[in-house]
Amino acid sequence: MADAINLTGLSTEELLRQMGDDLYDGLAAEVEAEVHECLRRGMTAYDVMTTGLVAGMDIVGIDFRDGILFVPEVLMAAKAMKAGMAILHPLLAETGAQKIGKMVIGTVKGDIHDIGKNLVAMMMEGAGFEVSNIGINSDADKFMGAIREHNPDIIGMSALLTTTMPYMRVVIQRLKDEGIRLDLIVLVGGAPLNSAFAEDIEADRYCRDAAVAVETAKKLMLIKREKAAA
Ligand code: B1M
Repeated sequence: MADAINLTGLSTEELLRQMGDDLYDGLAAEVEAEVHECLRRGMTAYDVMTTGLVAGMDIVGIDFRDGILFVPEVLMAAKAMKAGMAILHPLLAETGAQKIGKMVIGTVKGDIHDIGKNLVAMMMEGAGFEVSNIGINSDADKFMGAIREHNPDIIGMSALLTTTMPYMRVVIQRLKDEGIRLDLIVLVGGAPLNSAFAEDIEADRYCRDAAVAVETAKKLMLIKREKAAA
């Protein structure tokens, strides 16, 4: 247990390994302490997130797939991950910059995975976007409601299951039916997706991770603004 370990005595590599072990064991308080220690050492919030929390969750995913971990244990790990993310959120989201665009993001219908989507939302906020995070299990009506309320430039959809990713096509079809598809940039992401799938469902881009989502959003916003100005 981390509280039995003097974290300051660990090398940064050992500290990150310990964070991964504690995340695996669902020890939220220990993960929080390790996140604080990484930040105290001057690591950026992004590096703590990717080399600590996300790397730890990757191991959970492998053992979940292989039947070594089960849903209750994965839920505990997810809770520990969220505890760590809560500390990093204000750091990732802090920006003095003027808002560069609006995004509505949600996990699609039938899917309750939200860690990756929340990470994307935080990074987008940090990059200067105004983000409305509509949560999990979002159907086309929920996306439409949020679009009417927030008038976004970008729609972000997340799916972690092969059974839920096809629902993204339903949302995009709804945007077409409502005559607003071409007004919006549609970005999709989630572990089972790829660029070919994004192209097939007529999304604008597949984003492999949160950093790519930010990069892509900025690039496509620039093109959108240039087109509007022309
Ligand atoms: Co689930 N689960 N799960 N699960 N779970 C997976 C996805 C799975 C791959 C595990 C495995 O078998 N190895 C597998 C899916 C298999 C498949 O469909 N191919 C699976 C399964 C089967 C299930 C259940 C069906 C299990 C069951 O009940 N029998 C069930 C489904 C429930 C449902 O949704 N209806 C289920 C449940 C759960 C928990 C509730 C226990 C928990 C979710 C908790 C939560 O999210 N609050 C959970 C977890 C934690 C996982 C794993 C282990 C980790 C997911 C995660 O958070 N990764 C996952 C294994 C894995 O993915 N390796 C697994 C960390 C996160 C930072 O990465 O989400 O990929 P990720 O996000 C990345 C990118 O993908 C991208 O950027 C993010 C950050 O860099 N990205 C976007 C994601 N969304 C984006 C949106 C964008 C852009 C980029 O928009 C612009």
